This record gives sequence, structure tokens and C-alpha cells, in this order.
Amino acid sequence: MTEKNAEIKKKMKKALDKDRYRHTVSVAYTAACLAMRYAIDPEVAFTAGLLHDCAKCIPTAEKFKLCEKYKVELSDFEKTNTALIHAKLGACLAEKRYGISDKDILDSIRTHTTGEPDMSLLQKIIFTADYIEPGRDQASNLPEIRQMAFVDLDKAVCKILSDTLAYLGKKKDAPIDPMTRKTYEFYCEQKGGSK
Ligand code: DGI
Ligand code: FE
Ligand code: FE
Repeated sequence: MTEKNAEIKKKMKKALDKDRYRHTVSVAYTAACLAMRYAIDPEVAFTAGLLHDCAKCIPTAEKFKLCEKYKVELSDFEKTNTALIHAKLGACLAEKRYGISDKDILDSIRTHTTGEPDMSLLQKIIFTADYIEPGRDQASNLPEIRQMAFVDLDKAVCKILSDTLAYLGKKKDAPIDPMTRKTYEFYCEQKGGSK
């Protein structure tokens, strides 16, 4: 691990609660493994993994204040479904607080919850690593998706999205973010290409 990643890891230990920190480290290592498989820099993937939930443990009122301070524009959906804010705000804090300037890393943090159409390899890796890291045990089809992620990443992204939509559809008070639906359409219906 690079010195820089070791420093970010230490900072995340302070910024997150115990469980979130454990999840974060797992996502970072999973993302690094996927990066090796798909031939991109594993240290870059590790950084994105470490920071993907950096805004997750900030209380909601504070999240709104920070979004105002840094002019992070929230959609109407995010304003009412505040659990989604940590992705966009996380990308902003990765830049302002943790000194990240790599746009691909910032995009990967921003889109890690809903995805977006036509994602870069790193964006897809963070989106997928967040779902399949070894500590996750709630989602259905995890063994299959874990294997799929290392064989066909676009197919894994599609499966994660369709399972997430099915899960949210069954749950009470869990409206679907329009971006989650758009991402689903891109990866599952159009069978669109990737960057
Ligand atoms: O932050 P994590 O828990 O590691 O994972 P995440 O960033 O994917 O956030 C997970 C939560 O986001 C999970 O409870 C499902 C929710 N989520 C994802 N897409 C949507 C969504 N919630 C709503 N309401 N609508 C969505 O489209
Ligand atoms: Fe998250
Ligand atoms: Fe996460």
C-alpha cells in the first residue's frame, strides 16, 4: 500500500464508525483485486474504495450544511432520501478534505450508490466492490455476483442493479432514485458499451 493510501486509511478510521470502517477497508481491497483483473492501477482503486463512504457517518443536518457550503447540488430526490447524499458529498469531501484531484476517483465516489449510464472501469469497480465485499451478507445472489464480477463486470453491474431494484421495490418507503433506474436501463436493457 502506498504511503498516501496508508494515510487516507488512518483518516477513515477516525471519520467512520467501526462497522463502516471495516466495510470501507473491505471495499478498498476488493476494488484493488478487481483493478488487477481489469488491468487498471490497484492503488488508485484502493484510494477510491477507501474514500467511497467518507461522508457516510456525518449527521444529516451537517450533510446539508456541507452541501450548502461547498455548493453541492442535490436533486429533489436526494433532498428527501437523505441516505443517498453521502455519495455526492463524499466526492466533494474527497477533493476538499482529502486532497484528491483525480476526476475518475471523484466520479467513482459520486456514483457508487446509484451508478450512472456509461461508467468508466473504475466507476464500475467501486459500484461493484461496494456490493460484493466479503463482509456483505444480506443481498441475494451474492456468491453468483461475486464470481460474475471477475468474469464479466458489465453483467455483474446489471445483476446488482436488477437485484437492488427488486429489493427496493419490495421494501416500504424506498422509492427508486431516477438515476438508479437510468443506470439499470443502460446496463440491462440497451446492453450499452462501456468506456
Ligand atoms: O453506503 P453503503 O451502505 O455501503 O451502500 P450504498 O452507498 O450503495 O447505499 C446503500 C443504500 O442506498 C441502501 O440502503 C440502498 C440505497 N439505495 C440505492 N439505490 C437507491 C437506494 N435507496 C433508494 N431509496 N433509492 C434508490 O434508488
Ligand atoms: Fe455508500
Ligand atoms: Fe459502501
